[in-house]
Amino acid sequence: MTSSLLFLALCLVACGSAHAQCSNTSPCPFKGGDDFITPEETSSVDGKLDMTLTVDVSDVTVEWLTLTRRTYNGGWPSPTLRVRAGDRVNVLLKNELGENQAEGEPNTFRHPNTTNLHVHGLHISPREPQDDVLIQRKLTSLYPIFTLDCCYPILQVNPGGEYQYHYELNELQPAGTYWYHAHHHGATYFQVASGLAGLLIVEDEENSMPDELAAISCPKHCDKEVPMLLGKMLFYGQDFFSFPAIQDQIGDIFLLDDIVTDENITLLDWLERHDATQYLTNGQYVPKISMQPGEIRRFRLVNVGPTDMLEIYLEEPKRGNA
Ligand SMILES: [Cu+2]
Repeated sequence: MTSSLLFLALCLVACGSAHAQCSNTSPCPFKGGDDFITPEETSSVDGKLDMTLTVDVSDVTVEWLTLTRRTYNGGWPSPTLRVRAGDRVNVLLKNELGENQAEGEPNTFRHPNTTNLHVHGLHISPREPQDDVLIQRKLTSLYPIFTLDCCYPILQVNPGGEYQYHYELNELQPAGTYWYHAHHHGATYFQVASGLAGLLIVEDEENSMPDELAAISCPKHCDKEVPMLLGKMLFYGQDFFSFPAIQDQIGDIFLLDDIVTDENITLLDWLERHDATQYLTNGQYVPKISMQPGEIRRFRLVNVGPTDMLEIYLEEPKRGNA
């Protein structure tokens, strides 16, 4: 388990971004400082939320680097779902990926194009059509009580298929900042690292919040909320679990080894030689948020790793000219 530091830049002045000269064939270090992007949001209305998550490959761009990844609804960041206790949440999961290239046992890398949906934080049934990812147990005689491969999802959405999830949130469901992600065993790490993860926010009831919190929260002050999906989507070192290493094992074809840079090496080689491994925020590298002195906002952070823990700290504000 690696420990990573997240540095969150809060600038009070414009931080210019000059990446125009860099491209997939002319790579350069990432600079950061682009304006922060808030993920698209879908909120429940009158106790109900209906939405579609379409899984497909799409191009995503970080500053100058364009990658082909498996994404929800056409790119990074994935949409944020906003619900409340007692809601009925209907998510149609459509799988528009191509046929699988790699077969294998449940907990080996396999099935890059098979998917399903799992949620964190919701107190809902583990049975279809809700969150059934861990319901079926495969027990061995050696370890009849618990085994590392004891649980695997019975619900999988194959290429070209779709599944209608119906989540029934309990009336006592605690408010919180949660998340959803793909969870087909063998493809979970690869797909989450690819970008198949998003924020799932259970909003506080208005009358349950102190005034100070209500003043920086939805439903009346959504502009004060700052949702952040943090993940190591750029993992291009030489590590065994780097993204291209997993691509190799799982049979993914979007390897970046057919793009030649002006250093006369492939883009994949360039990324690995420069250890282009970065944590991203909503698919951005160290984005910039501008706040006025004394302003208060509500930051909602979720780490979608997929295997890293974050140590997050706030820097002392700069005084004087900043
Ligand atoms: Cu999970």
